Amino acid sequence: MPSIDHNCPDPQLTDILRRELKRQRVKLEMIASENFVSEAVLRVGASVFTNKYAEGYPDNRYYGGCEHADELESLCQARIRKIFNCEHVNVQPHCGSSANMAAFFAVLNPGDPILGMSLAHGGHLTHGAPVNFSGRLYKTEFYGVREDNELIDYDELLAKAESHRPKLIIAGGSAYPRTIDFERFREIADRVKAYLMVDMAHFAGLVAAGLFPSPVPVADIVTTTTHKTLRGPRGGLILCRKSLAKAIDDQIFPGIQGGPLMHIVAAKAAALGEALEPEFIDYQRQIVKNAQRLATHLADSGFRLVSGGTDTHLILVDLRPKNLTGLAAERALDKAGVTANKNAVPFDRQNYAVTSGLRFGTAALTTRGFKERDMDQVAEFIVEALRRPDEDGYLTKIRQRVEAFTQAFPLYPNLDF
Ligand code: DSN
Repeated sequence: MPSIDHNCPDPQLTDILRRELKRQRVKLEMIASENFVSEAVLRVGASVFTNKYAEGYPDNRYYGGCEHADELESLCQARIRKIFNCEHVNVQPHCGSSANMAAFFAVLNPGDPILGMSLAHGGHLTHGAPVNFSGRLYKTEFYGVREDNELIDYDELLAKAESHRPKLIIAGGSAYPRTIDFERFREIADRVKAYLMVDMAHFAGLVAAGLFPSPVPVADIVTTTTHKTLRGPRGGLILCRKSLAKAIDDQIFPGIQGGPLMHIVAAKAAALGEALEPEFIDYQRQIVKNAQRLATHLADSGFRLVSGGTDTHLILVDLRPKNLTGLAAERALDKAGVTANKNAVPFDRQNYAVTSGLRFGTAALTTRGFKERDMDQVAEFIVEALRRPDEDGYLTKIRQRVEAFTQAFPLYPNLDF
C-alpha cells in the first residue's frame, strides 16, 4: 500500500498529529472501547465524501449530487444486513449515544418507564443514568449483578420489570465481561409487554464473528458503535425489524441529526467489508484468547477479577483487596506506558471520579498482532507497575521497556507526517 501522507501545511497541527501517532505506537492501548482501524479504513474515512451533504436516505435526499452517496450508503447497509442478518439498518448515527437516542425516541414518549443496567454494575450512561438525556427524559429503574457471582441478576431483572412496568428494557453495557442471555431478556420483556433493545457496542465484533450470542433474532432494536471490537471508524448503527424501520429512520433524520457524515459511512462500509473476510473471525477469536490469557495471568498474580474472568474482550479488575483506587492505578499505568481506564466495580464505595477498578480490553493490541505469549508480557508490565504505583522513576523504567516491546508490533508503518 502506498504511504498515507497526512502532512498538512499547519505545523502546529502536524505536531499534535505526530505526537498522537507516536503515543498510539509506543504505548499499550488497553481501553476496552478502543481499537486501531486498518489503513484502508483510515484512508476512506478521510475521503472527499466529507464534502457532501446527503440529508435523507438513498433515492430520497434533500440535496442534489447524491448519486454516489446513495450507492455508498446502500453498499454499507447491504454489508451490515449480511453480517448481522438483520432486516433493516440505519448507518447514519454519528455515535452510540445518538443511535440510542433515536432508538428511544422511536418507541418511547417523555416520561415513559425504562429499565436498564445500572452504570455502577457495568451499564452505560445512555441506559438511564440521571446525568444523561435518558435519565432526564424517562422514568428509570435499574437492574444489576448478583453480589455472590457478579453475573446479571435475572431474578432481580424480572422483579424490577414486574414492578416498574417498563416500556423498554435495555440489555448490554460497557463494563460487563460475560455473555448475556438475550433469550431470558426477551422472555422478561414479553412478560411485561416491553420493547427489548440491546446495545451491543462492546461485543459487536464478537457477534459478527459468531463468538457471542446474536441479539438480532430476539431484540426489537439493536444499537452499536462501530469503533470497538468491530474495528471501524467512530460512529453508530441501529439494526431493527422492518416494522420499526421507518420510526427509527425518521428519528435519526430529521429527528435528531442533520446531514450524515458520508465519509464515516464510507469508512463503516470499508470496515464492514473487512468484517466479511474469514480472517475477521480469526481476529475476534484471538481477541478473546488474549483477554482470557491476560485474565489468567492477572488472577494468578493475585488480582481479583469481577466475575472471576471473561468471555469477551473485556476484563474488570477489582482493586479493593490491593488498597488501590482505580484513579491511582490508571495514573501509574499511564506513566508505565499502559493506557487503560479506571472503572467502577459492582458495589463500589468510591465515587465515579476515583473508583475501585480498572477496565482492560484486548481488541486494539490484538489488531497489532499480539498473541497469548505477548499478553503474558503485557500482564507482567501491569503487575510490576501496580506493585509500586507511587514511584515515578520505577514506572519510567517500565515505560522504556514497554516502548522497546512495542517496536515488534508496527502500527501504521505507512503512515507518515
Ligand atoms: N465510552 C464507551 C466505553 O468506554 O465503554 C462506551 O460508550
